[in-house]
Amino acid sequence: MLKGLLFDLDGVIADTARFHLAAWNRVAESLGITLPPAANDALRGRSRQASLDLILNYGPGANHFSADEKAALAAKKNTEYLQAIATLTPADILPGVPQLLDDAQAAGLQLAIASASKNAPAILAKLGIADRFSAIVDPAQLQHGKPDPEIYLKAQALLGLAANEVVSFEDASAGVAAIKAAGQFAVGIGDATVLAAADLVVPSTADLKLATITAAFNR
Ligand code: B16
Ligand code: MG
Repeated sequence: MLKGLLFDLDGVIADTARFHLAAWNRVAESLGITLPPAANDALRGRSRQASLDLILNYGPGANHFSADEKAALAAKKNTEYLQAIATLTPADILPGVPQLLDDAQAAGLQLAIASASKNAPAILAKLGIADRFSAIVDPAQLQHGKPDPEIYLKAQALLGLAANEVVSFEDASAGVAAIKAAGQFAVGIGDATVLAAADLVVPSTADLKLATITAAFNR
């Protein structure tokens, strides 16, 4: 029986993925690295450190940079990202999400956030929906990033639920892989080819309807 919904944040609750990508592009350009189109999905859901390594590997390689240099590059990216998210308001919640949250709460479902972003609590506060979630996983407490299942297993545990009692939402292939490795039902939001491992794929958050999701989950 469905008892809870676990949400990725960037690209699912708000379109902050474009801010991450823009900030990483600035860092890459400063190093003379051009990111290929495939970086768009590859960077989604990855921790800040894993994202930086991925970018450096599109150039001279992550091994060519010292720990201090990498820390400075990650800090530079986060400064740019924080400037971008400072402009967020409740109007930036993606279409379909407010209704889904309302319907889920009316149905008595528990809600949690499983975001790799250390900025997630600040973003939820700016969107005015922090109090909708009874659990927010702290990525700083995790050993492994997506596509490892740890973050989704942690979110389900914080709600006191089992894998077969939750539906999880992701915009990234690494995130869908994490959900499936956790043994949960995955809803992918975006390109069906990129998110082929999901149990249900919708093109956009506007297509997220609790009745449709519940029917697919119960099938
Ligand atoms: P931060 P999600 C992820 O959030 C983003 O998709 C990814 O691009 C970012 O690098 C990661 O959070 C870490 O974010 O630098 O703010 O800690 O998609 O898992 O909600
Ligand atoms: Mg995401």
